[in-house]
Amino acid sequence: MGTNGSSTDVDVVAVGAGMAGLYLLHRLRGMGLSAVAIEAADDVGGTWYWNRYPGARCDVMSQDYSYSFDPELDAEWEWSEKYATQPEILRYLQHVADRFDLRRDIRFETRVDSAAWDDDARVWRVATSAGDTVTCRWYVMATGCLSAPKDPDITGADSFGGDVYFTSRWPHEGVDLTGKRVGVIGTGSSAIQSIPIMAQQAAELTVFQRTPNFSMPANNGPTPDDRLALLEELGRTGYREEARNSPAGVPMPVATEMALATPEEERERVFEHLWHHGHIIAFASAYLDIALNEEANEVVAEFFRKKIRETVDDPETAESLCPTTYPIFTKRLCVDSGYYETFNLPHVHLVDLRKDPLVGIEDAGVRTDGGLHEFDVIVFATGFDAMTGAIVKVDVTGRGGKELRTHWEDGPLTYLGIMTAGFPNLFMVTGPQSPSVLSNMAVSIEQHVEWITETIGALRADGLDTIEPTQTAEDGWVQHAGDFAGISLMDKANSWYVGANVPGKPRVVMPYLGGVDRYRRICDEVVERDYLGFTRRGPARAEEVDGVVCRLQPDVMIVLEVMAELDLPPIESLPVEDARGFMEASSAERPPGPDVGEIVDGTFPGADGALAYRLYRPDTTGPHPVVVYFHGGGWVLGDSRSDDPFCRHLCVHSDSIIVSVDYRHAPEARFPAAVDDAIAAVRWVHRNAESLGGVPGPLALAGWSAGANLAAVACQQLRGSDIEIAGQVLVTPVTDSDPTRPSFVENADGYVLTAGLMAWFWDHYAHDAHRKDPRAAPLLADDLSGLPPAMIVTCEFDPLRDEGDAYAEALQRAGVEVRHLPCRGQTHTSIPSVDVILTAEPARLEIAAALRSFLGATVDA
Ligand code: NA7
Repeated sequence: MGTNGSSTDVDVVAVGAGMAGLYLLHRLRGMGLSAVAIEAADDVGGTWYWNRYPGARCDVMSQDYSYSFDPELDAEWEWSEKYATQPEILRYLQHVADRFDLRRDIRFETRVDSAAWDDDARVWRVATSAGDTVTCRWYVMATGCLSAPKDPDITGADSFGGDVYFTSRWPHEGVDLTGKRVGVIGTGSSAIQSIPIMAQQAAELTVFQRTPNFSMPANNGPTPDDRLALLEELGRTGYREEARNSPAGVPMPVATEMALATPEEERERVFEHLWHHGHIIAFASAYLDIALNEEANEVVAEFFRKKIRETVDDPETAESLCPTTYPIFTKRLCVDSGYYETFNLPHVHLVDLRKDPLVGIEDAGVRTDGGLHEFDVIVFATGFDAMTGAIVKVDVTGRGGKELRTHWEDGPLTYLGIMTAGFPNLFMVTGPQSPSVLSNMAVSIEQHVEWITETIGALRADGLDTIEPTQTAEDGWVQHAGDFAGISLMDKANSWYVGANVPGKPRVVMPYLGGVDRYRRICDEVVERDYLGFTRRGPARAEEVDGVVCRLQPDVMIVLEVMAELDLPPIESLPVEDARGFMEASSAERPPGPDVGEIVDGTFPGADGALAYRLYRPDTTGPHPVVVYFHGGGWVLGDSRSDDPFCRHLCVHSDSIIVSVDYRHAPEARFPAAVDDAIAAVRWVHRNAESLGGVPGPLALAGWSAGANLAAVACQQLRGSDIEIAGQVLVTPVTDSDPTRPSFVENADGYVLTAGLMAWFWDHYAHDAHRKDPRAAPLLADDLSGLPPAMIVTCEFDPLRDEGDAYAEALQRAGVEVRHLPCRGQTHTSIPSVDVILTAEPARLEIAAALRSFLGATVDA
């Protein structure tokens, strides 16, 4: 080992000797690599070394929050309680360090000051607080997510004359608060755990609360019977495997029910059970919708508030302790032991800083608008510069002098939360944009350490020595992590998850919300695809597989996964009647869409007999402009009601009457029956607009899929007639019958509408000879000029994408006003999937806005 001013060469430098650093050292040694961990503390333990405040415990059960890599270690360590205390976890980590003889590779009481990539030598030069430099090929930040305490950003924070303590740096010898007047600033997890214990000693305890947190009783004690039974049932190995493949890194039944669809009594029963169980992950995963839907979330939040009101005697204090300004689960849900009860003690006081703002700290205590609160001791429980703080604290310089701090100045940019572009061979364990703090850290740490060490091993085996993400891969991952954050409620709280607790920090949802199980599959897929998104280099060659690993929108991804699990027969393998029955049955399962003012079912004269229509009227004062809507279903399936949720949505948001019309279906009535009926429908609605309660005059046409094909064809066929069409909305239209387009090849299978199904539709609908008829393939019309303004929506993962794009371009070339809306990461069925594919909502709203603008509607929906 080097001494002051000297230089040491090792294969790997790890920063930190907490849970991640220890396992890393063990793995690296097993691979025959030399490694050194550099640790600021004088012992191992990381978070569990520093956070020694009274009452510090893990909020993940001990049975889960421990290493799984060594079955012997796993079997020999007995946890004394459901939630182990900090001393017990620290003892465990010390035991691991001793058991695997890891201390000899750790340099304690040393900090890493800077790390710089030397591109010529292909090594990192790591400068430490001891004044020496360690040179390494691989540099791993095992720095922890909550290890850089946040500065107390309070005026006069250092001017207090009494004793000052930070929960995150609690003295090892403990603090005797007996008889003291104590002020605690903060009500996060650290405060919530320590306040009940500090209150036992203090003469007076005053808690300064800026934002109340949601907390539930830990009900600590022995590991609960149901968890032990599961362990027994699965065996230790099976249990650990289940944890690795679970959403939060803890074996847990996956929710299948919606809170909003569950009767209130049943829901309360479930909540009561979970409340007494004292398991935050179980609560957060009780129902599918509680972390995503604000209304469902509010039901849970109110349950918590009810509990607070029941527990705290003074109603005003209870109200102050009730969080009301953000959804539950968007700040870390806490587990406590008697937190709310503590406020019933006569010597414990709550200062609600929202009502009595903090002015600053003075020699004698804490001043708020209401006056000076005098103390002997102030405890700062003010939290951490989470997730990125410890990483950017080190001066990290990558390829070409690129500074990590600058690279991340608008928020962390990573690939998989493990690496960042421009910084070869720099790995992060549980970095931002990985599941990290939203998972059982023990599981996520093991997964990252294994991925990193296996990657180093694979590179060496291939004669390569550097790896770094491509810019495309990093951009794609940042986008994907952001997409997941976008469908969650996470951004609705000023939490440390989004960096909002640190003044000036960019506001970005930092943890990956896709879950441990999916995330693990993605990391594995990257490797299977020859390190997709990475450039790997060696002395003699470079290999790069550029690309983006997750391109689907997250909710689309989830729906496709569920469908794949159902292993349904392909529709094209079914007889037509069965396929129709299947479609009807699936339609019955979906969310209903928004309420409209009125729904009227009726009939109209089709080209060859009466056909049904369904009219949706807005709940606003009419008369309303009118839209004729053609449903999807490949001219074979569906009917005027089958796009019901989408029609409701269009009606509400465009403030128009939507008349969804039937047309004859193939194979009973083949081309051009559907076209003739579509034209008849437009003519009839046009004639009867007023009696339907609509504005007479120009109509808009809209349709999805084959329905969009009919809308486009009707616009062409009625061009120059007495019927004025104000605009056409074509959602993922069929415009051609060319199955060789790239989108057909790329998206042939796996994205709901398959190339095979489309062929089945065409086979039923039109003979080969008819398929080039512009009434079947509107793209092939000789002249597209003079057509109504169009909005054309295409989806990235749709076989029909390219023909939709081609129609948009062709219309534009012909001088038609076109708004083309390509939808990233969506499939053919995304747009009509109201309340299922949430990421398609912006597109749906744009469609509605287009209808309003076509029809000149002035009412803002
Ligand atoms: P947290 O959860 O970040 O809590 C910090 C608390 O301190 C929180 O209530 C903050 O209020 C409060 N705070 C921070 N700065 C101020 C200022 N300037 N004025 C008043 N109040 C302030 O940190 P913890 O250590 O409790 O927990 C961290 C994680 O460790 C925890 O989630 C577990 O995962 C383990 P705010 O909410 O920002 O208004």
